[in-house]
Amino acid sequence: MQIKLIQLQKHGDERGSLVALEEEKNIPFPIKRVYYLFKTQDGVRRGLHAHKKLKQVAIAVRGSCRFLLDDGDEKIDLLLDNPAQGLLIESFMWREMYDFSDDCVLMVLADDYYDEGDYIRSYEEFHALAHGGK
Ligand code: T46
Repeated sequence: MQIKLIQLQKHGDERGSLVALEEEKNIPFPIKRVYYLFKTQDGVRRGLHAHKKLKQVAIAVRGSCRFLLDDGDEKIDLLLDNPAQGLLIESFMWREMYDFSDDCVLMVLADDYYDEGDYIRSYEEFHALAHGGK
């Protein structure tokens, strides 16, 4: 499985740093929705689902958290701790987020509006679909 980490250009000077996110440029899709997770409590595991169609880019704009990505065959676990790095999460990928630092703000850009019908929340269902054709 190939995971794409997008290196976002950091514009820095003596005042600090700035990162710009542009649809179809450094973000490889039209951005229809942005949301962010913060004040995640100790020991919490979030995600635990896949999406049928949705594509997203996740950026730890502050602090850090771990991501587990699973395509049904292979699992990859990685740390997101860099506000100039975006994790591309393709559709049909099981994801779990955990080990959030107290200060973590995880921002997510999505290529579509919120739709509960796009979620696969059962790992068994995801695994069966992954192995039986999508
Ligand atoms: C994902 C990971 C990385 C909304 O009303 N609108 C929204 O845009 C979103 C994302 C969520 N919600 C509601 C639905 C739930 O009642 O907010 C509540 C928490 O959502 P959820 O339990 O799905 O949150 P996570 O952290 O488990 O997953 C989220 C995204 O839902 C998901 O698409 O890939 O972050």
